[in-house]
Amino acid sequence: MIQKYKYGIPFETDAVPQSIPCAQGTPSCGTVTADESGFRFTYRMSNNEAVYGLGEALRGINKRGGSYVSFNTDQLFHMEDVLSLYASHNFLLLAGECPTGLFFDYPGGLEFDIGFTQQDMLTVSCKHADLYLYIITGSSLTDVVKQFRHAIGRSYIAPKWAMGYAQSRWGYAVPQDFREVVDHYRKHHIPLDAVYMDIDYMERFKDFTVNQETFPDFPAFVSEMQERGIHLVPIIDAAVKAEAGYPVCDEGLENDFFCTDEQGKPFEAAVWPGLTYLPDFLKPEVRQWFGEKYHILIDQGIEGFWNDMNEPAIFYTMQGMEEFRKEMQDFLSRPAEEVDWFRVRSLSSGLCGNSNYQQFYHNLNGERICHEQLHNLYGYNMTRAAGEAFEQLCPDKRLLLFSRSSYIGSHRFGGIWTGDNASWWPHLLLNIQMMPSLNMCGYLFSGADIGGFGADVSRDLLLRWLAFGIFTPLMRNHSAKDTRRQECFRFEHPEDFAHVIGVRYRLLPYLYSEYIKAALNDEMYFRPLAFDYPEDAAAREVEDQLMLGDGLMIAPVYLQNASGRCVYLPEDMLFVKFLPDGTLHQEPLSKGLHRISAALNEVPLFIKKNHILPLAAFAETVAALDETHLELIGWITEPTSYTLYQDDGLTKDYSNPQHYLTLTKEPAKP
Ligand code: MIG
Repeated sequence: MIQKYKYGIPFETDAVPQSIPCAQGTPSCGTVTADESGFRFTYRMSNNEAVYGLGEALRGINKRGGSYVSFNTDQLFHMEDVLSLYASHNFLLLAGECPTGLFFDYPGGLEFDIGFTQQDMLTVSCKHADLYLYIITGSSLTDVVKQFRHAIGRSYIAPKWAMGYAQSRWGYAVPQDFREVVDHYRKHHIPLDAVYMDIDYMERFKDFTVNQETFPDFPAFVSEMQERGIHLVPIIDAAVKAEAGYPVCDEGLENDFFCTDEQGKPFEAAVWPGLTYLPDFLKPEVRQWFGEKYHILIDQGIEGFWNDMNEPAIFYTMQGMEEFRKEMQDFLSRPAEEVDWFRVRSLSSGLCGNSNYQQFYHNLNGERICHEQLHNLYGYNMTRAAGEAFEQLCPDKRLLLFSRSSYIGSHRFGGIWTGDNASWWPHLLLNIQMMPSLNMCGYLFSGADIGGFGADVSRDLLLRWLAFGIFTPLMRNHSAKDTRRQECFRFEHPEDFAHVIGVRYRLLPYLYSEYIKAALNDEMYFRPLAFDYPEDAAAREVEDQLMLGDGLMIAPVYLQNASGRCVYLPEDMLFVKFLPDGTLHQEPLSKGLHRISAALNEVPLFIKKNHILPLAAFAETVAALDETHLELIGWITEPTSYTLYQDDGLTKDYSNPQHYLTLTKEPAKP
């Protein structure tokens, strides 16, 4: 059951398209105070009550013991004490006596204190008491999530090729950089379906342009790559370069499509292109205009995009720079020993800080609203601009789309990646823990930068990360400029990488089937063990293993120098290890604790007893997969079946019954 409570005058975010009448009276769960001083929800948690949710947030699967702030931030350091990342997923799931979901539909900064200040108190608060609160009760955690997901609408579905392995790196600039990547992948038979194009493909970082000097015939380059089975996926940034004669800028100015400053003039902020304007994506006509621009690249053969810098990320504003320069003049006029160095340092780092969001406005239906109040909706509406346009431009074809910034609602239009992590072992664990939380909030097509974006990766970290990444719908190796080169072929024994990534392709019939079914049925693709085994106290606390779809459990190795790990089996399972010679180690294990070994070039997984895992033969691209010959593995003691979803991976005819195949397996004859 979903109850919706209204406080003040909420901004309509469209996070929940399902129409739900507002309930009267006080909420059935917790205590609310809502007045001029703001909004505050408090709830006393029982002793061992776990709290899940928050989607893209730091710390573990169980969010209890920490505090978090929804305020979308271009956060370069994903440390344990960081409060905000790029997204605001204001959904909590209380795992007490009666499983309860809470969704705070509020577009500004929102604070969560989940037993941090006081161990049994949950407090959610914000400055303005204008919001909707949804309270969802159900028979189980899974049931609550399903109801919530139903209310927020079906998750975006990516084309199948986008579940192939992808290589990316900030810095690929000329065709030769891309060819070199593809040549090496193909030479070493490491599977590859896509190469991402970061900002360097553009002409001076202008959206929807391609540098004509480096790519004189871009469509020909796109098709050259397509012939080699490679999809190119360009980046689009939120801010539009301020440059007379650049059509996107000119049209935006002519039509008042940009956010404005205090004086009502187009607001200027500096990002990669230098000075830019910020499209007012909250206006439907701006979304339509900006969204249609994607056709410029679609017409040249592009079938997918990633939207970046849409928190929006701002390096500095003109106003901030003016103030900074004034202070610097004062600084230059004094003797060095009088300079307050701490102040200088904080002034310069403050240039890209949150105060910028108070400096510009959205103009909606004749009303001027300060950006800060709607901040968390910006990336969502950029993604929505693209997603809505794709519906118009190619109604029957799935395009790839994912974003850095998001707010619940954008999951209907695209996926997300989790931003600028680092090549640190704890970030591999963070990736594992974040995935089920993202699924709760509707983000199924998602993944982290495999190998880590910042810092220098080591071979063992990359291999371990890949051995988890093969399970995430988005499987992309991405890294920052100036870090150690991170493409698989740069390391010793590329065949080990070919093997680990190859397992992704062998599993793809199952992974794709589970991904699509999760999207169509509002289900979670990755689940914490607590969801499937709520009565099992040991399973409830597992933070480093996940259930995946119908019959799988994964337990990735995420510590350096570990030759294996301890795994908790909440029931009897078949332990399967994909060995580098292409064979499988299969070993039935009983419920309980086990120590398993897994070398760097081996992929472990677990199949629940009497569940089927279909396997394809190795392939180097999704298109080359032979899905008509599947090997069915499993520990089968009674006749068992599995519903396999299969389609062309590109069109949208999801409900066609022909896409559902029943696979069956009988117990082996004694
Ligand atoms: O200020 O486009 O998160 O994936 O490589 C950095 C360059 C801008 C941030 C993205 C990252 C991308 C990078 N971008």
